Amino acid sequence: MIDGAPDLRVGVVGVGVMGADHAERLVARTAHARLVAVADPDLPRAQALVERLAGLGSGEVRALADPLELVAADDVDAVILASPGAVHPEQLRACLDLGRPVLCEKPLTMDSASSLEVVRAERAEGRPLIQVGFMRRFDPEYVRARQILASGDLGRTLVLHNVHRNHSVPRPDFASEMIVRDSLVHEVDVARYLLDDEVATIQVITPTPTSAARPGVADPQVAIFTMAGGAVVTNEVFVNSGTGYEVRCEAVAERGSVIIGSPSSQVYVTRVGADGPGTWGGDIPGDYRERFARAYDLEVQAWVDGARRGEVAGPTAWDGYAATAVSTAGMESLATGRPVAVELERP
Ligand code: ISE
Repeated sequence: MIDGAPDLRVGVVGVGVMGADHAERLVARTAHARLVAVADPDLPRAQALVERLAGLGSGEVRALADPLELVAADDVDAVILASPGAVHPEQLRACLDLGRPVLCEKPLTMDSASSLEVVRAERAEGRPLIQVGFMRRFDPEYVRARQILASGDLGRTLVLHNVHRNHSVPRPDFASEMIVRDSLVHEVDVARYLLDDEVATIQVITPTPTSAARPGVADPQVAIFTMAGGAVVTNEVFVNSGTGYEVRCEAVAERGSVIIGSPSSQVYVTRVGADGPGTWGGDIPGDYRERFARAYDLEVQAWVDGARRGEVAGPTAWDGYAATAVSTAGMESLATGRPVAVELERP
């Protein structure tokens, strides 16, 4: 933290689920940051958010329709991009041109080529400005698991199993490709983060779809990664599971394993007079905002602190590109069912 540096004046682009959540986080739970504006082409939605935030004591926050106007505003020091991935390249370019530190929600962009361009554009600016919103890296369980695996106490990590389930997805356009690009991409980053290695190949397999998915949507999907160093990662992504938000991970090493997200690590409760004898394992969270609330708080605080020091304090543009490169190969595998090699170009 830089002593005496002014609070970071932040603008949030996109007021969907995550943009609204981050805006509220900035107002209610982030130190050394001040939300000054939100922008969304759906202006009434942005205005409604501003009204809600006023109730939380936000002070004056402007609602704008044009994201680029927000990025260019004199009173905006830094930007959170929570807009759809398809518009990230243009908005990231604007942030880079103006030297604005930016926390960009995943995916960095929609394909490998455009993500590589972003990495190159950032390098050309001469200083890191982009942090990518892979919040699992701030979740205390994932952080601890990485420490345990990196310590070498358990020997080499051989296999990683990830489970990622949503109750349902609100967007009607959430097609099979979105499951790879928007949901599985978190597990791509987890594999890179926990194993400290790159994904070499990806194969996406599609079981019989759930009847809860829209016709033609391949849900659930099972993706298998082989890592450059030889480890194998299995991933089940199921976005219409109907059960709630379940994210689990087990790393299997030579001399033991590490489990993340296991409900049984929670407290055992008995309650006189309750309907049943008690609970063991806790409740399944409704969605990612609940499961990863602490991780998001830590992520945004780390970003604010980093921006005030002139640094990026989380997953970088390179991490965003590496993940998108895997999703791009994953899309090809989704179409063919065959393993596809991941191409990573050095910027
Ligand atoms: C969403 O965009 C997220 O990032 C959530 O973390 C993920 O669980 C969900 O499947 C995505 O749609």
